[in-house]
Amino acid sequence: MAYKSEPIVACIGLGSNLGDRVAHLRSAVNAIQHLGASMSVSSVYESEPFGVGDDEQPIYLNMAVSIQTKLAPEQLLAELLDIERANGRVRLRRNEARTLDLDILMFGEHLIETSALTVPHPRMHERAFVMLPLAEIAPHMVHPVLQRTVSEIAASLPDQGVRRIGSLDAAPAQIPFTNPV
Ligand code: PH2
Ligand code: MG
Ligand code: MG
Repeated sequence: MAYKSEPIVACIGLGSNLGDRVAHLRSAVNAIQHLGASMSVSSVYESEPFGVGDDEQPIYLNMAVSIQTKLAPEQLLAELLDIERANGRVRLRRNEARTLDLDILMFGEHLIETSALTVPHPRMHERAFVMLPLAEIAPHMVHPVLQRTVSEIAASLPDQGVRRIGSLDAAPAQIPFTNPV
């Protein structure tokens, strides 16, 4: 592995709307912990699938974590894809329901644009299910394209019906697929 001397704070968005969502999130948090140091973990949020058109999909659980890592972004991405696969992720169509989605949201203030990876995540700033959990753990981090802090962006979003349901530690083994509204 090509190590950098200084660790970078990587922010990762987690999502699940298939199978045992809490188990997939727990499995991911445990695995990501091994990719660096000083991990911060947000609460769990629940929301309707956003931007999936007419596709009827189960409700999502989302959260965000940050980790200080010495991995290069491509290495981090490869590790995250492994964790998705270990949690039963299969990819057939874009935006389909999934057991586990792990997205690199930010990598310090680096701008990355390769065929495999665009960082910051190009749609993160429009999505309350990303920005609300991220604002818990990295409120002062600056989005390097928008030049605004995470908390400013989160506060500027319209209500998208994203509900904070509690911490992963306190979550029951499974959260049933019901709409609590
Ligand atoms: N992920 C998507 C598309 N839509 N909606 C919610 N609520 N949560 C997600 O994680 C999500 C989504 C594609 O990655
Ligand atoms: Mg995603
Ligand atoms: Mg993804």
